[in-house]
Formats: sequence, structure tokens, C-alpha cells
Amino acid sequence: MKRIVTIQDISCVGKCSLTVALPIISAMGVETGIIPTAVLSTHTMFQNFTCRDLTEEILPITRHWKNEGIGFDGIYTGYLGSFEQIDIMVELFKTFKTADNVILVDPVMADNGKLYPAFDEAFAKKMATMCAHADMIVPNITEACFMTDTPYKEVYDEAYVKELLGKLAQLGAGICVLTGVSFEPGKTGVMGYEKATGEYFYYCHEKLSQSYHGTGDVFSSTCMGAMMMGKTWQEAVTIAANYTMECIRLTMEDPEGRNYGVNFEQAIPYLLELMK
Ligand code: PXL
Repeated sequence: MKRIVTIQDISCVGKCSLTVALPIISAMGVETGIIPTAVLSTHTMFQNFTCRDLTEEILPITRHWKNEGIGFDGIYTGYLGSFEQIDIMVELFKTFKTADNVILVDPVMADNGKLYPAFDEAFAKKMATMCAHADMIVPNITEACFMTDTPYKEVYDEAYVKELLGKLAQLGAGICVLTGVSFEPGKTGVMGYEKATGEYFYYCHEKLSQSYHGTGDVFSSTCMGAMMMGKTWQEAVTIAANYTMECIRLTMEDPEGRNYGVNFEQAIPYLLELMK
């Protein structure tokens, strides 16, 4: 069985980061090691959340693993809480990178043109330097703009998206995938670029009328699981986009608030169908 490690926070309520990555990747048949970077009562879109930083635990955990000869077929990072954690991730990548494994970075920090409450532009620039060490990155358009100093646009054309992908590729990762790419009303999707082949890949589907917290984490977790199970990156992002859409569709049938994340649990049988 393939084994990955995913490094991000535990938001105890709100279905994002580790509470999404661990069940989804495990359900796909991939052993999922974790490093929790912080424990929060909820994600940061709730008011008055508590947060215990776990930065000091990260390197001791990795040293123990190194001493035990533990390695990973994939390394996947999501929401990180500080500059220091970014430096530690770069160390961790250098320690655990092999010729065959895959480093996936989801530079979680912003959406809809705005940074999340905990971050500023300097953090985005620092995250851009971490992307240099990744094999694949999966920012949304907002995150890509902050990392590449590109003005954010609500309405754009293919040339704008390709230019953004080009700038992302210059950061260093071999495969850059932008999420939330929409060229026509009622549709949304993903557009990726692979530096080695010069290939662009676009996949779009119906855009559902609601958006929810945690969908980026569902998407990137599914990409990681799918690639570990032998799918190409193009297949993986297509499966991840379809699964994320199904999670949103199921959630829209449920009147719970949008801060509580999506119903990824009851869409797992559908995900496993997509993986066949
Ligand atoms: O879904 C991304 C995410 C993960 N973890 C925490 C967050 C967010 C987004 O706001 O606040 C703590």
C-alpha cells in the first residue's frame, strides 16, 4: 500500500484540512500519516476560535521517522500557520524527497480575491518560495495572484489564466493546477500546465450555486489520493473536480450553514466509483 504524509492543521469542527484529508485519502486505499501543525476549535472563518500551535512538535516527529527508516510515496501540505512552519516544510521536503515520490503543495491562504484572516502579503511571498520545492501545486486563482504579484480579476480570459500558469511554473513546480477557473457563466473547472511537456489541460463542469468552506481541501486531498492510486495528474484533477462538485451538491440538499464544510462523507461511494 502507498503511504503519504499530510501536514496541516486540525480544525476540530468545520470539516477542512486534516479532518477532510485523512478520511478521504484513507478511503481511497492509501495509508495516511499526518503531522498536525496546530489544533483549532474550528477553522478561522468562525469567530473566537481557539488555537494551539504545534510548530515545536514537527521536527522531532520527522527526526523520529527518519531514525525508524520511515518514508513516504507522497507528501502533501495544506494550511500552514506561520513563516516558521514554511521553513520547516522546506526542511521536511529535503529530508523525505526521493526520486519517485510526489510533493503536492496546496498553498491555502486566500479565496475570492482576499487573504484569509491569519495571512498577509508577505506570507503569500513566502509560500511562493515553498512552491519551488513541490512537484505539483494546486492554488486557486486568488492564491496564484498573491504568489505571483498579479492583479486579481473576477472576469478574465484564457490568456490571463495561461499567463498565471506560466508565472506559477516559474516559481518552480513541474505541474501547476489552478482551481476555480471559469470561462463561461454556469461552468467552473481546473486548468493545469505541465512544464516538462508544455501541455495545458482544462476540465470544466457545471458550477453549482453555493460555495462552501473546505472544498479546496477536498479537491487537493482527492488529487493526492488519486495520483497515489496510479492516476495521471490530469485524471486526478478531473476525479477531484467531479467529487468536489458531488460533495457540494449533497451539501446543498442539507440546510446546515456554509461554515460547516461539505458532505464529503456520503459522497465517498461516488468517489470510489470514479476511481474504478
Ligand atoms: O480550508 C482551509 C483552511 C484550513 N484550516 C484552517 C482554515 C482554513 C480556511 O480558512 O481557517 C484553520
